[in-house]
Amino acid sequence: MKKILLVLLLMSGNAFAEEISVKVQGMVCSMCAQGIKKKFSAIKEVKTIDVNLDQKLVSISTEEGRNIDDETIKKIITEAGYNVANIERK
Ligand SMILES: [Cu+2]
Repeated sequence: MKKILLVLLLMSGNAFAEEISVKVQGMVCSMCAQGIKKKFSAIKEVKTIDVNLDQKLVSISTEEGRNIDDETIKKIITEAGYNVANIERK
């Protein structure tokens, strides 16, 4: 019985890390990119953060078993002065 519960827990997705791609509008220079990078680095759920300025793409991978919801991502980016165009999760 315990084994079944464990399998169900693992399959629920919460136990895994997430890969989140965020398309950001208004990000134009490396200072913007650095600023966003810094904001996300400060969050404990974030394992790695990468900003691609050419593609205006912020790639976040979370710690195992951790997640960041869309609202939090939008809040961070909006407060930094940019707009979220799209959020994709893998
Ligand atoms: Cu800038």
